[in-house]
Amino acid sequence: MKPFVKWFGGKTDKAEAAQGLDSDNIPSHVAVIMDGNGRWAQKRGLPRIAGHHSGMKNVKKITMAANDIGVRVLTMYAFSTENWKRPKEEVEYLMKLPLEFFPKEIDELVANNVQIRMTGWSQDLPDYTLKAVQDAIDRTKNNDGLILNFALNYGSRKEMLAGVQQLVKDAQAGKIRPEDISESMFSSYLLTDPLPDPDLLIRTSGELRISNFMLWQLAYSELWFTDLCWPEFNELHFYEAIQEYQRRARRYGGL
Ligand code: V07
Repeated sequence: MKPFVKWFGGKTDKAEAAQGLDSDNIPSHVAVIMDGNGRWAQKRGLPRIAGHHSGMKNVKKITMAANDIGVRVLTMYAFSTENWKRPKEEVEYLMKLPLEFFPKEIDELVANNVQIRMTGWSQDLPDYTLKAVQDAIDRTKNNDGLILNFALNYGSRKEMLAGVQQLVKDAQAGKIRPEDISESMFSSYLLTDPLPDPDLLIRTSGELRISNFMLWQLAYSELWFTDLCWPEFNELHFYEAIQEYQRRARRYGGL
């Protein structure tokens, strides 16, 4: 963890926590279910959208914390295929967050060599949302640092069904033989292709569920839950989760 001494002067809590990590065992891909934004706001007598706004600011903070320790991919679950059922005003507000995020954060993300990607059904997003996300993807596509992957309008069962449908079409067209379908081939039909599977899933706000998120990809991932709401979750909590990840022996069902 030597570089952190240089970056933070070896003085801050954050630097100390980062230095407590084993730099040879940093998870390549960390996925986060950023839950509890509305709850965080309601606890403070604020409207739910104030929680989403606060949650958006936290995305940048945790992205930088992940980048600092050498995480390669950070997937942030920002909007699920089920979230359209929320009140119309809340959905409209959420769909404007990418427009607000980028003008504010893009320069720092570019300066830190972050590459933006998106996983989900982009065609169902409002045009202005899609344009903001696409601009960010285009502006960062030549960066080769941390991949900040937003799961937007994403749901895992739908993803797997779409993959199976395409797989069957390709088989019927004679492009693949059923007996050649392997785990890695199936993975290549999913929206997350070519990203590696998450090594660690973090979920905030106390719910102990996967909620239709990366069901195939999380097969061997370590799961880490906290009661903290997403806007309260900071770099130190993030490094705590990574430390716990490093303590657990990962055996993939073997010995
Ligand atoms: C959203 C803030 C984070 C907490 C979870 C829900 C609300 C950042 C983005 C975003 C997405 C794509 C992109 C740039 C920024 C975002 C939505 C909700 C829909 F290219 N935060 N955030 N998008 N929340």
